[in-house]
Amino acid sequence: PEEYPWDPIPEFPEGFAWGLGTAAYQIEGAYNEGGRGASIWDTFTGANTVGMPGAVCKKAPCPVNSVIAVKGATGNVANNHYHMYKNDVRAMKSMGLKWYRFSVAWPRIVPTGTFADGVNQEGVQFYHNLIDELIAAGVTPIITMYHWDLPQGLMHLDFETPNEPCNGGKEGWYECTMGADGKPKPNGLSSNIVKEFTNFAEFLLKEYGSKVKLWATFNEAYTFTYLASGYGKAPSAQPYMDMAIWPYVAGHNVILAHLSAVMKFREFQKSGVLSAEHKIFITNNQDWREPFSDSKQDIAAALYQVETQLGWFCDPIYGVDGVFDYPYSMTSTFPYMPSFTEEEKELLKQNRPDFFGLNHYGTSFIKVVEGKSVVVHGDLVQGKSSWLFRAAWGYRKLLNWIKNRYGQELEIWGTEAGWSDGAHTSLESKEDSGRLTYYYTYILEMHNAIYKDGVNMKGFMAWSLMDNFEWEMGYSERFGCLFVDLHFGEDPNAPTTESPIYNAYSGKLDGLCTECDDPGIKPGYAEA
Ligand code: GBH
Repeated sequence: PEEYPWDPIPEFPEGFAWGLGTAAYQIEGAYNEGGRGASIWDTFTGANTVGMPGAVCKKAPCPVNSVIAVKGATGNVANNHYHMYKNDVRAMKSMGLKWYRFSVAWPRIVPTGTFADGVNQEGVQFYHNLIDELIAAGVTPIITMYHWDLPQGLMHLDFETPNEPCNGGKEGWYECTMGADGKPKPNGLSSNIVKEFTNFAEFLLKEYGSKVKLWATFNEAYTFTYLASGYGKAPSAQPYMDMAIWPYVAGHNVILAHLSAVMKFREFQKSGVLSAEHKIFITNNQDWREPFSDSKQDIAAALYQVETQLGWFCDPIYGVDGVFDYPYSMTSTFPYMPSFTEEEKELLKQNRPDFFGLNHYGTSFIKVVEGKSVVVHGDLVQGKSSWLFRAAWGYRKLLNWIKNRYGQELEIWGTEAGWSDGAHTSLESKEDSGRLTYYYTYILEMHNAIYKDGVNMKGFMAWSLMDNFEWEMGYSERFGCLFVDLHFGEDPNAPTTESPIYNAYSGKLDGLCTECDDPGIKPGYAEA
């Protein structure tokens, strides 16, 4: 049922992991503190990074790549988690949280992005403190190595030569060499970006591996390659790039960087640095695409969308019928699709991750109109986000799609799912009415997928622990299971563009957190 009264949630398999997630840039703040280097999101949001390691320019005013929807919003302060992590962990404890998925800010660990330039001990220590605090609170950490905040030092911005990042050197995920055929070729496993990511991954595993067993290489390869390349919604080498070329160059580098990190992981398991209990995976994302009608055209178009998004990254990584390569629908028709060498395909096969990490939010319908695939939403209920439509049955269908394509034995971990609201004035965000309906219905369909369809699902991390910096939407969309007062007594109708003053304790947590009165950490503190 979509509305109250609700029946109790049926029992889930023993040991099923229930948790919440966040990402570094969305919550940490302290962007220029503790030796952190500049990230591409600092540049994109227009933060002043002058003097920071890896900064894009040394002299203000710096070029701003920001086409951000909510102008002026940054992660400079965000939830101030860097300073407030103890409070945040207390909040987790007080709600009985058992699992927590967070990401490590690469530029906090490697400020310039280039490992040989040195590691920032203060940043390294921060994550030790956080992990220790979590473990002491009975919360099991899951680390995502990369949730979009690339060190700016690894990606030169180029506004002068549109669509030509292929010029050697530091081009972030766009690194390539121009082929004689005029097509850019990613530089393979030995490319600079793959090596730097591997150095970073290796460092994390050695440093935190004794405390953290679950590791994800990347969050949503599709989002930060495809959506970042052409729409100006996220940082890339240039604001707008040729969508027929660059997403696929970036995607290829990401898959090889993932592969290389998994190879390191397996090597560490063999040599005893890590154990067999350590698990590695990658999180990819897909919303369900339902054919609008039962016409063959609509069915084909809907399947095509799923295959060219989720399949793009998951076919090479998990394999389909023993073949570890891009979907045929892409290699046969995409003009700039890079290809894997035979050796790379073999390595992908030998280094299959332990789990399938899935971020899934909503559903829409696909309809073919005059030969074009069009997205429509029927009467599905919409969240605050333009793209988010609630349909729990879509989650079940997607879980089945994954099971059928990559095999029933592969464990699926839901690494994100969530519902946005944006009401600053109404109680909606605090009372979580839409969010409760969302999670209730999605959890029931997940239960159906497990018990009726035999989907091998082992965990579910809701997004997010608390309202936070929602990327190009700034603070205008709230995904938090914890309400954060973004206004702190100021005009509640004012548009939220500034970094918020963090006050998670003004919402539902009131009264729950009895131990948060350490000197300097006051509930509802005002001086962020
Ligand atoms: C997740 O991505 C992210 O991992 C997380 O950091 C984020 O906070 C959360 O979603 C909520 O957004 O405007 O039509 O181009 C979810 C997948 C992919 C959904 C990009 C929004 C933009 C669609 N996201 N997409 S559109």
